Amino acid sequence: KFLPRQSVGVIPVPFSGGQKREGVDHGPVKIIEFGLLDQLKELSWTVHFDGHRDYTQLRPASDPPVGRLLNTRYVSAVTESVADSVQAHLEKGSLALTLGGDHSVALGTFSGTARVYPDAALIWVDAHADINTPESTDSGNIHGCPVSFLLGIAGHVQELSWVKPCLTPDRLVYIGLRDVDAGEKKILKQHGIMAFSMHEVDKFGIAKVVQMAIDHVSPNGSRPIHLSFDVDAMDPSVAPSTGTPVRGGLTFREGHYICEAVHETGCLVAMDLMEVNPTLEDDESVFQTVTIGCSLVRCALGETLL
Ligand code: 4U7
Ligand code: MN
Ligand code: MN
Ligand code: MN
Repeated sequence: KFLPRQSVGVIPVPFSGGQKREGVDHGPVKIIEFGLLDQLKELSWTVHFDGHRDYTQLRPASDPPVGRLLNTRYVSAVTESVADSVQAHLEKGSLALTLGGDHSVALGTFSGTARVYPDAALIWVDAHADINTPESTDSGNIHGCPVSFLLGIAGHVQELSWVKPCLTPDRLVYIGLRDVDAGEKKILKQHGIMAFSMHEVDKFGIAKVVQMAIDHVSPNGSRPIHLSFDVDAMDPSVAPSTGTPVRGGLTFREGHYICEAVHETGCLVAMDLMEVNPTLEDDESVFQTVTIGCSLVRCALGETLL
């Protein structure tokens, strides 16, 4: 509805500075090596691949904590560049697919989407709400904070001042939550943000949950959709290689159903696949996680079972 959508821009972001574990920066290379680009061509997409950039060049010589926030200047520089890449692909009429990297990168991806589609909805699929503020974060890891910055409720952080408020609570919905900090629960309530935790997935079933989520953020297909998919939304038994795994997650089919249903709306303009860390767990776990990452993307981009 919003795009011809025959072409997809693929933006690999090998970045791990939004959290403390090494290796999530190796996610994009592994996903590309696995053959994602050919798989998308097979689905008859024209693929514009940005190539593997070296974001470590943007690492500042000195990056002391800003309050509790860690690597703030580094996160800021990388995500600002990512926003430009997403914007450029969207302006050419392509769908923007970003491969993480840790979830702080979504500061850039959704900001880029909002520049082109100011009314875009955000469907955040994750075990975590990633809505901590600089005040509420315990870890200081910015991958736990991007949503608060996008909503403009993070307060002023000079080092991240390029990030403009570009999301409103009514355009945001979560699916898959099961590890939400006390401070984050307050924020979700305070702003009336719709969230489907694993409890609601159990209660209503995934089809109903996805329908309610989509109807809420994009009633009657009225808004473009940005899907930000943290692979840790999936149960660790099917996607083990990720930095902050939490038991009790989405089954293989539930995760894929979300992507299929979002595709069916015809409103998808951008997708993130984040937090694949191919240096965690054994080879079989890495293979499973990378495989599932690719198949989630394929489903969101139109692969069907029949
Ligand atoms: B991810 C956490 F405290 N909430 O803020 C935090 F539990 O992108 C986890 O969803 C954040 O993987 C997880 O550090 C970020 C923690
Ligand atoms: Mn590394
Ligand atoms: Mn997560
Ligand atoms: Mn996340």
